[in-house]
Amino acid sequence: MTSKISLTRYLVEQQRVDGKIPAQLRLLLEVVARACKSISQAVNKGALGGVLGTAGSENVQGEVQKKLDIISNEVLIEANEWGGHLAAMASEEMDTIHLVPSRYPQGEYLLMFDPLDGSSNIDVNVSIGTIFSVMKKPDDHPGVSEADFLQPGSQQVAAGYCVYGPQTTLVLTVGDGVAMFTLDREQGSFVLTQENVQIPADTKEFAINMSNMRHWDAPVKRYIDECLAGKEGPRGKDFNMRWIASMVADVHRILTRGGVFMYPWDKREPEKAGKLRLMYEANPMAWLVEQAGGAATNGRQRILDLQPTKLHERVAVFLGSKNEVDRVTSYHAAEKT
Ligand code: P6P
Repeated sequence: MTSKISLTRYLVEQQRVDGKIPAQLRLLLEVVARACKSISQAVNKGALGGVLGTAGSENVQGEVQKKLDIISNEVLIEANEWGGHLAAMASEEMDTIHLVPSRYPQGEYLLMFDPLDGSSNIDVNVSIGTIFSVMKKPDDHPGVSEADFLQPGSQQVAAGYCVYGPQTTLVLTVGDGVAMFTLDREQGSFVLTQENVQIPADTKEFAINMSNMRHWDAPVKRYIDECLAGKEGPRGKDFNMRWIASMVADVHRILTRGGVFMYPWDKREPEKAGKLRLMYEANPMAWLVEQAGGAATNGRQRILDLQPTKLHERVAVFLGSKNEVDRVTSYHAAEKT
């Protein structure tokens, strides 16, 4: 029986081996993991904890907030304020950045998160999750502002998610591959269950909300039509489809067995690049996928190269098995400009 490696031991050994995880970043990641454990407890209570249903408010996205959205956001804020590792935080659930109160020491890291992604699934008991992204505050000026967060995803120093499903699993990268930690509820700790996660370059499984088909642009329609044509079509193979409508769950499936996830631009809201948010959904997921050998673009550019202009800006997302993402991206490039 191999000895169980806890998240703490994994981070300490990574820090000792290659120094990729400075002490303050290790503290940050352990605090986020502990917060995810608390969120998992609240999610698992469901109706018994009186946490289902809506909170009667809307977030900056104009979306109705679920009680658990707000609880999860508060858990992450409270867990990270006092540690001295953060300069500020940003969340899908908050209009502006949250500065560390002056009574606590300021750190050098910026933490962005979607505290509970997929919350439309909460009341129907389908997997949901927390997504987080860590960058360093630029050190060329004192204080911190929203502009400090507007860095390309390639500047991330850590990224991950915690999926609250049949298991509670934390998935993490600090730039040295992807590792998965499953929550051992008896010990109350995250235990390493997979290292060096690899996404197969090819797949027969695509994830997209098909009900939006009439709104897509031509390259996406071409790609999906070819998948639907199956063996007799240009792809020469049959495809399967999955859509959980919870990005964390769909991405976890792709990291576990391959596949391609797409949330493209559509003409319902042409001024918006897509539905998903760049800073705390697309960027962390894109880095995880690339670290696992996959690819992630907005249909035309590598997501991690995109220069953000707004904290809550949206982006089209194509990520997963490299050969499929490259194909759909090439269809966009071939489109008559
Ligand atoms: P739709 C959840 O609300 C979310 O932001 C992602 O987790 C998910 O992939 C997507 O929206 C689902 O969107 O339009 O299919 O409900």
